[in-house]
Amino acid sequence: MCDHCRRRQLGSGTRCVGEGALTARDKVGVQDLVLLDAHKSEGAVLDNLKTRFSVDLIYTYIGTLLISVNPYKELDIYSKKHMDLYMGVNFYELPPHIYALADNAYQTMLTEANNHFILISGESGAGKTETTKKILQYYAVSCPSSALLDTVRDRMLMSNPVLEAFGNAKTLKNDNSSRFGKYMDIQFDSQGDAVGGHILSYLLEKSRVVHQNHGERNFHIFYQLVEGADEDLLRQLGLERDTEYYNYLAQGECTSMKTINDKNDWQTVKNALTVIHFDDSDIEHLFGIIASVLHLGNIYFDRDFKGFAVLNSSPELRWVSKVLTKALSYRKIEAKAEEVLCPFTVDHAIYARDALAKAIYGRTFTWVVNHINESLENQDPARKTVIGLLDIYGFEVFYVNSFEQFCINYCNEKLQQLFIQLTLKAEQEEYEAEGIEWEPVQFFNNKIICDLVDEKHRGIISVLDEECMRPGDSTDLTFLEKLEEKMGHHPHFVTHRLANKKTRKTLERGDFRLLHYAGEVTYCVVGFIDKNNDLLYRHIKEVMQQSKNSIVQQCFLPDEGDGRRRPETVATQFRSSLQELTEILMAKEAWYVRCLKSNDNKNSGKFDDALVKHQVKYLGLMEHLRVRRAGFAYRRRYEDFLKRYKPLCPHTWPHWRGVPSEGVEKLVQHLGYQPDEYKMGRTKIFIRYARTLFATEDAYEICKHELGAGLVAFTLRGT
Ligand code: AD9
Ligand code: MG
Repeated sequence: MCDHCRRRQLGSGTRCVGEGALTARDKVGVQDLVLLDAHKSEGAVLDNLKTRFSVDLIYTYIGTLLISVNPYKELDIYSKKHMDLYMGVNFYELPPHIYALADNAYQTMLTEANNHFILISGESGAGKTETTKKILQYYAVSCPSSALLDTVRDRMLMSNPVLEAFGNAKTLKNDNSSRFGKYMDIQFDSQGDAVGGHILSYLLEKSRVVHQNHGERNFHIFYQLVEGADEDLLRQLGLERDTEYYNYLAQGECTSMKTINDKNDWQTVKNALTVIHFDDSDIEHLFGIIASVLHLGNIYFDRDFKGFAVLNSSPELRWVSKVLTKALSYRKIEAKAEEVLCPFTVDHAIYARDALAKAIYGRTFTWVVNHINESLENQDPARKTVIGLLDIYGFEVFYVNSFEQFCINYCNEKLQQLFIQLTLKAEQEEYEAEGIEWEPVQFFNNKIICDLVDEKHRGIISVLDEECMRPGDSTDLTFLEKLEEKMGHHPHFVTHRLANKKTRKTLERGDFRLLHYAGEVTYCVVGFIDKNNDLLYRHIKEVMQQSKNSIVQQCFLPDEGDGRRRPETVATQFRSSLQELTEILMAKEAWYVRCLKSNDNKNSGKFDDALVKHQVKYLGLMEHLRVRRAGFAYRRRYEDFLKRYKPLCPHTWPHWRGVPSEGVEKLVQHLGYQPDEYKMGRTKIFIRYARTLFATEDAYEICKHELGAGLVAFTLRGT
């Protein structure tokens, strides 16, 4: 028996974490921060993470929460051998790993027949997308499979390179930055086979199609096509093999880079598209769209003698239909019963061109996601349970931050709120409700910032929408003035005009600054109104509806409203979709991975103390640790506890006829629970240490064996 966890001694490959931690603590730190003696000290927590990081141990637990520190180098810990090692093994028996968390979620889903999700969070470049991929690979390799299911499994895996090609891009923070939010349900049947999947995507950063900041790129797929396509395809699409040639690709002045091999990635994506069941015609039309966006970007406009836009006769014009050419130089206006063509100015024409490029790309992205979903759909009506993986764009702060960063950071704010609600708040409220003696742990609740942004009629999004409703009169600056009027005294909001002397120096006149949970971000209001409206001229939509490209046809359907009713604004749609996401997640059991960025320069092996400290702070890890340490790892309703473990005690076996809590008391006394190991609540027993439950569970397994079959399968974890 292991002294530390009271489990029977395990095989050579499976050592108790507590034991390992006690003997080799100095070298590798503790594997669960709950075991840290100086758990209250932020310094000790950081030291522990750093010590482990220095020997390539990037994972550490706080209870069942997994911390992952980005190593920025390939580690040999994701092989099939490692997957096999973690399969079906209890959380604390092996060193922390993403596979342990994935496996525990899976095992719990199977035994409890309920739905789960894994919330993967952290700032841009911290490792969320990599983590998501590792989990998906783990399920793909470890879950039982058959020939039919192999197809589903392959499609699930292959959806990744496709979505990354269309939805990821190089930013200053991350060479493969997710520019959309992704929530993926993996559906399992009652045998635990992965039988299907479904992806929800959130707000793609469309503006990147037409504009990239210095040092950044457009979405990967554009470069992959230009670099990777064979000569025939390039000729068919009328493309040059020169990324620099394309206006939409070259603005950031970093079309190619060492860490990205567009040519190889192109092959992967092409192969993946076939696996996901895109047929030849789909693929042809898809690349046709990507090429036409590039052509669009190279169309220039000259000014005629009246000052109106005329298309410059660039070679690209050949690739853009005549109808579209007209649509980009004239606007159709309805006057009484007539339609009048009104010429564009050059600025308007450029605006229309870019709006079209964004719309085509954005809608094609949605089409791709829908197509993947069709290929992952499971037709079997039998009940399924799911594990959802949430991988969104991380919190980001650039030199100039715009509407896109506002949406991304708001999304992160909402997820932090969800984390707080599900862990710090719910946990403490449960102790209170159950009458468990408890010293409350103080934490920063970011609800105040969420409300500042999204409160109906009062938040920033509502103010922005109101301004968007007054076309003609409203500008980005009137929006800023309205914000100052309404938010003027909010502790998390400041502008140049509202700031004190010292802060004012750090703000421009067109800026507003939000004090987010993860730090201050200064947003430049330029473009907010326009991006929130995201309007596309109706006559351009009509032209697109006549396109011969079948994907474009599906993306621009004729019944898309009559153009008279205002569509919902971008921010409002985003707010609603995040609300829906929250509801989806709240109905499931949560697992958390907190990804930390080890340094800002993508250096392998460098641990920037100040940077990690900041993340530990704002992610609420110290508070989580405190709650976890002072709290109880497991809890179980008296009835359920008794139902499972009653064979372990002569007083409760085979029947306990009294009050369940008294039966449980008798049972745990018989098992020798010490007073500090558990507390009796109003409806549940709370068990402080995992080891206590493990010991009970081991005793149960032996007893079950001895009693033979006939016992009902119960659950291992508390709810
Ligand atoms: V963003 O919010 O989408 O901008 P992520 O998704 O958090 O961001 P990502 O997973 O893309 O970050 O990781 C960034 C880079 O860090 C990867 O491209 C890898 O080079 C590196 N990384 C992250 N996790 C690991 C890992 N477990 N092992 C090795 C890693 N490298
Ligand atoms: Mg990502």
